Amino acid sequence: FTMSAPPKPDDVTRGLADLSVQDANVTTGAPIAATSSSAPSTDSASASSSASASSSSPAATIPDLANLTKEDLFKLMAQMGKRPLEASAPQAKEYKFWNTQPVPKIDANPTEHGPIETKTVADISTSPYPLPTNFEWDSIDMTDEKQVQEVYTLLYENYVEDDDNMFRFDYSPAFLKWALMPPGFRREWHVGVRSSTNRKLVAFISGIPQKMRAYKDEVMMVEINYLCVHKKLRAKRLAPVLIKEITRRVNLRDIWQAVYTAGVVLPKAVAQNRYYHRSLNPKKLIDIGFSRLHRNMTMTRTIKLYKVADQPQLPGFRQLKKEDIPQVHTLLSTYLQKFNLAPVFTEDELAHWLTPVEGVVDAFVVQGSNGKITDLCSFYHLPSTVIGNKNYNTMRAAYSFYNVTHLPTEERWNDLMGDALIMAKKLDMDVFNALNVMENEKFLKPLKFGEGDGYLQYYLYNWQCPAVTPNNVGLVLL
Ligand code: MYA
Repeated sequence: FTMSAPPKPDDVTRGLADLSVQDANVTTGAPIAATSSSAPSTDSASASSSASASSSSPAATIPDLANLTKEDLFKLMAQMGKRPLEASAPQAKEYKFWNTQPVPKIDANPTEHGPIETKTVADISTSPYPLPTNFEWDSIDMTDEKQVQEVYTLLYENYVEDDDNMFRFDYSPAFLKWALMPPGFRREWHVGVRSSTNRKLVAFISGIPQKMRAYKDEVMMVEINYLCVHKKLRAKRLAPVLIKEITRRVNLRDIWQAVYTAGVVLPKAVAQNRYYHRSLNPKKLIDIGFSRLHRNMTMTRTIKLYKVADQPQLPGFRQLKKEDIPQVHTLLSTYLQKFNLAPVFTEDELAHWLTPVEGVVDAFVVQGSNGKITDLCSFYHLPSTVIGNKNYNTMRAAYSFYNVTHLPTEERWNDLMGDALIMAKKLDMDVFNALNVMENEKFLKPLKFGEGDGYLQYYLYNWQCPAVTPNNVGLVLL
């Protein structure tokens, strides 16, 4: 899922030397560069992409400024982790694949609501898209620990990194099972590509069913996530094949719309949100380069600034139990009606997403003395690998999920989410991350969240509607 600061050109040659291209043989058209990720976004008040990238660029590679050509300048900007404006302006990109898909053009501003194209199941091929020789499709069985482990390893080694390649998402096997097997999941939508020679899993994409509401329209959709191509097979146009194949499999079930998030800019986001980060273990975050000691601040003062209480403070605050689900379902469903883009959960789905699973998801409610549940907060556990740090391998992160309060004052939001921070700290999280979705702006500043350098684009497939502002997004994807 997610995005980041200005995408920078991928090193398209990375790894190609080791690649058995004859095996892959997938090259069509010009390789595309930008695959900047979304997720692990860094604390922008901290190690900024350009700062760290440029400081690591050897001075000898910087050309004489007086004689700079446009190419030199672009090369230099690429070394600094910056895209030239010309290349980053969305209009300048060709989108050879995306321009063939039922999505709004990059410069469109839809005003209508509805599907972009209409087909029927009879129009859809019942045979899979062809893969290059020596690769084959395989639907992954997420109830089989061995196959879960294979997806885990593919993502652990190849999934989303921040722009400076300092952090990479490390979705746990238990998390992946939870994320991919909600009510109504289908194995055929857990799409893998294996190398025929050694059976190794080299690419993946997934879909799960979810009814969504965009403005007034409720539409059955799939949420697409965990698109991943092995680093050695990048820029060979395998991603479009994965996307077309999962589209075919979803269409065969008479579903024609999808929602997904990404860090990269594609045609055409319906919303653009931003990540915020709340330090819980500032010393470690500084040691691993996620944050930076602010000017005029000592480490001691920084630690004090981010200290939280040992125990939650709101009377009636406790872990969510199974028996709470009917009340919480009403509370959250009513709340989500306020937003222009939101999931429509059944009670079963909500029970799946909010019942606490150790090391995966936590949820808490506030219950009044009359038994009525008035508030909900929740977060999921998504650590990132710290790449190449000698002291730490992992950054432990909690991500804000669905939160509701009956008293929509700033004070109440701060009390509720302040308790969420306390619970995250008790679980030894280093950082608490949140998007500026829903009413999150109400607590981000007061609770000392810092603005990240990561953006998250929200996309709809085969559905057009007017753009949604960040605080009108009522959806969090994993
Ligand atoms: S977002 C997370 C994506 N994963 C990562 O970032 C992990 C690390 N990166 C990789 O594994 C690869 O770089 C990926 C691209 C696999 C991302 N979403 O094969 P290529 C376009 C959509 O030569 P590679 C998530 O999981 C790119 O613009 N398209 O490139 C949600 C170009 O097209 P165009 C993307 O680098 C996914 C083409 O692919 C993305 O080897 C939602 C190049 O292909 C991206 N994140 O592989 C998927 N990145 O020429 C859409 C690049 O047009 C679902 N591209 O510019 C659509 C709905 C489907 C279901 C519909 C049902 C109705």
